[in-house]
Amino acid sequence: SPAEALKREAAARALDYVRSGMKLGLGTGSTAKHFVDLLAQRVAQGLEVVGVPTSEATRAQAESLGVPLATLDEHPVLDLVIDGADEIGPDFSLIKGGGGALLREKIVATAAQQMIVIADASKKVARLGTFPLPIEVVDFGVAAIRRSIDKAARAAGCQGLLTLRRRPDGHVFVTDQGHLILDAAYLSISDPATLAARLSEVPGVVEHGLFINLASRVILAGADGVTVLDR
Ligand code: DER
Repeated sequence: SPAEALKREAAARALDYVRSGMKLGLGTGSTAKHFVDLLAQRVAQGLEVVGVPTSEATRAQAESLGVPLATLDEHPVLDLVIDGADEIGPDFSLIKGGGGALLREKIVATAAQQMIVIADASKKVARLGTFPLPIEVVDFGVAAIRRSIDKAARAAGCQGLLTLRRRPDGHVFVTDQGHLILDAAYLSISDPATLAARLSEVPGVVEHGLFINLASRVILAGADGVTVLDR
C-alpha cells in the first residue's frame, strides 16, 4: 500500500546512519518492522551489527531474519535506536505505545546515544494528543489508579476518557512485561513535559507514551519524498 511504501522509504533512509560495529536498538511497530527487514538484508551482505529488540515481536522477527541479537544487560549502552512513533510534536516530543511496547522502547531509547524516529509524514503534528496517550499500569487496583491518573492529568491541564486496551479477540491486552495499558484520549496536550512528570508520579503507573528529549533525528516520508529533521 502507499502508506507501507512511505514507511519503508523512511526505514531505508535510516540505514544511512548505521555502521558496522554498531549496537542498535530495534524498534517496534509497522515502520520499525520495515527497518528490521532492510537491516537483515544488509547483514546478509556483510554489515556487522548487533540488535537489542524493544519487544518480543521484534525479537522474533529479527531472529527469523538472522539479525544478530543481544540483550540490554550485555550492552547497557547502545549507539543508536531506530523506532517509530504514533505522533511527533514540534520539539521532537513523541507519543509512542500504539504497539504496546512503550516500556521496553523507552528503556532502550534511554540507553542509546541517539534515537532516530522513522515515520510517514502524517505522524508530524503541531500539538500532541490526537492519538490517545498509552499509559502502562500494573494490574493491582486499576480503578484506583485510574482516579489517580485523572487527578494527575487535571493538574497538567488535561482530561479525557481512559480506556483499558483490549486485543481484537476482546481479551485484555497484556504487555511483554505483564502489565495493562490505559489509552487516554486527552485530545490535546499543551504541556507534554508537565503531563509526563505528573503521570510518572502516580503509584501504579509503570510508564507512559510521552517520549521527551529522546529523539534527536526524525525521518519522515511523504508524497514529496523523504525529509530528515535534526533537533
Ligand atoms: O508502539 C510503538 O511505540 C510504535 O513504535 C508506534 O508508535 C509506531 O507504530 P507504527 O510504525 O506501526 O505506526
